[in-house]
Amino acid sequence: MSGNVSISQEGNGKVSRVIRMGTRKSQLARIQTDSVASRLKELYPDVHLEIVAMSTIGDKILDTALSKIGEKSLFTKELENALERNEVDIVVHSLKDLPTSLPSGFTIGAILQRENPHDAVVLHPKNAGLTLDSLPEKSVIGTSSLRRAAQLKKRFPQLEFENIRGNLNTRLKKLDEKDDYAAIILAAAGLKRMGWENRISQILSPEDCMYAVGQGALAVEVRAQDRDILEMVSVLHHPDTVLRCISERAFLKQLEGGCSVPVAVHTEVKGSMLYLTGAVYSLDGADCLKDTMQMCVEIDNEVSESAQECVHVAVTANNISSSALDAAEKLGMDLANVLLNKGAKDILTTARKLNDAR
Ligand code: DPM
Repeated sequence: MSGNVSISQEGNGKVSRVIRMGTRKSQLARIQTDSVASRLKELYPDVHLEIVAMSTIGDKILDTALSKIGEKSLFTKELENALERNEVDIVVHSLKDLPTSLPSGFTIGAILQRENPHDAVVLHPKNAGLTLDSLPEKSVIGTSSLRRAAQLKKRFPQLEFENIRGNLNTRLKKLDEKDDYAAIILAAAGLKRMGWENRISQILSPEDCMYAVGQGALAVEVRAQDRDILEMVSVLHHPDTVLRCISERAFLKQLEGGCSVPVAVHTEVKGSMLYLTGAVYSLDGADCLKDTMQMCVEIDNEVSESAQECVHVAVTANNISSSALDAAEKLGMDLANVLLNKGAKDILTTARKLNDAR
């Protein structure tokens, strides 16, 4: 065992390892961390897990749109500092909040099986039974996601869109207790994890709204050099999800997009084929570039023999065929290049400028 690992001496003389998991203090973050903790507990009954909760700058600035605070590192920096100082060994995130490049020294050691990746409509109780199609004209829909707003403005021009911020609890409260919003749009996965599936009135199909890169998947961030922990968490990898998310992240990275650009994706694994649909939008959704490509990603058990560690868009998955991972990454880059050749850069640059000026 490596030197930076704490050991706890149990009463029975058995020595076992203590793994500390860092988490944000929000209820969703706690639930997500607990779910990974219980998976680890099942797999490694002798390991002691400790949960260390901290609040991040992103949690404190709740009145500013996410797309305006800009960098996702607001939510991850303090947790990464704690990882770096060996105060924690594992941090669980929503994959969609993790940038496509991590600061050096960190890697995503596991991506768990994806929940429903689609977005969902949550209605104000007074609108029960309605849909985005049947809501009265000029109904206000709450979302601070440029991606959701762009797609939905185009598809539902009779509706209006306004920012809403705060963690999931705050947003549902704002929806239910005020009369500001007719409905809000949230990821189905987050609602499900919070136990609020019953509030979902409509799941948005890819024709209405494609999802964000990595949406619905949990990621485990670790120190890149911590072999023990990397090996331990690698069994949590869900191969289909890993391949889908690597292609999505490679697409976003090649476009040089961050969390605050209107970029959306849709992926599927069918047999040995991985399908990726990706799109970029202007803020009002009027301009859109969208295409689909596929690649063969044979998911066999041929694990890379080389000691050379392979990292794909910040993900380390030594227990998954490296040729499949390479193919998934190439698919994302190829699709991005197709859109870049059609002018994606201009659309994204304009969207970024307009958003910064708002
Ligand atoms: C990112 C976005 C949002 C979160 C932007 C986007 C939504 C922001 C908003 C990158 N992160 O999706 O276009 O609605 O104002 C976030 C949520 C989850 C992870 C909540 C949500 C839970 C679902 C998951 C916030 N990050 O999207 O409803 O694990 O994928």
